Amino acid sequence: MQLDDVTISKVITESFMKDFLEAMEVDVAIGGAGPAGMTAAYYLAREGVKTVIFERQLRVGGGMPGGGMMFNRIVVQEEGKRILDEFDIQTREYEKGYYIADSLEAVSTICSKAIKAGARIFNLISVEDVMIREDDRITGLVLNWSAVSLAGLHVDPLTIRAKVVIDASGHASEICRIVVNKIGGKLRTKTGGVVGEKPMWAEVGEKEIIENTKEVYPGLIVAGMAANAVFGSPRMGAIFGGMLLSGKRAAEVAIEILQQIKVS
Ligand code: 48F
Repeated sequence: MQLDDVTISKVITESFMKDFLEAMEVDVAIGGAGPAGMTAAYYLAREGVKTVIFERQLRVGGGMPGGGMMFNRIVVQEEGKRILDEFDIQTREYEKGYYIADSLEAVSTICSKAIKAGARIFNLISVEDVMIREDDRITGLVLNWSAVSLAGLHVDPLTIRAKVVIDASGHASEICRIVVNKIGGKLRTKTGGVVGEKPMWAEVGEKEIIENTKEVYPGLIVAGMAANAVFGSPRMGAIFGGMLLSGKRAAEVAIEILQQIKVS
């Protein structure tokens, strides 16, 4: 068989456009393909929930591939290990209750499992705004190519509709900040705004992240490090159990909201 260069170009363009059009009306749209966002996507897609992630960077994984200070290892505790076991990611017990895993195996496996479960991940696309309707409920995301903002080009964005949005954008908690800054929206935090993360304290940060993973504004759930940043809990460095557990919790909360929407 002779390879035709134009056929290669056609199939890439056609296949991408088909999937992008499909992604324009979803149950759950997630901003950020870090460990929390991809874990949430896996647990949602596994339940048949139509899920899409938009990731600003060329690669997925957020802070996970870099491990701790570029030592590409991650640590998880017992509860986090259970999720890694579910993903079939290898771990080794270092000391009682401390498990170590290869950060690249972890990222690539979670990404693969999320996609194979049916979630769609679009890299190189940034969430630059939210879409609102009555009562300022979040009803979708406003997207642009990351290259547009990197080049400082004046190009208008496109929009997708989602029944639920998850902010899994990490420390910057970008979607929650958009809600506060552009809608003047009152988040369900003690200040009504993004409280801001506290300095490193793994023990507390890992516990509070589960409680912080919730609907923070109508139609908007916050997950992962963004949840601790929004609610003013500590950061926790290269222990990643909390990110995985938060992703799983975000999926559960999203499913509860989707069920409420269905009956109302
Ligand atoms: O930062 P990130 O890994 O967030 P996470 O899933 O996990 C946090 C840990 O990596 C680490 C930690 C562990 O204890 O504290 O920091 O909560 O992944 C967030 C992803 O979101 C993307 C960003 O490029 C990264 O890959 N992102 C951020 N803002 C946007 C975005 C945006 N506006 N649009 C699209 N993607």
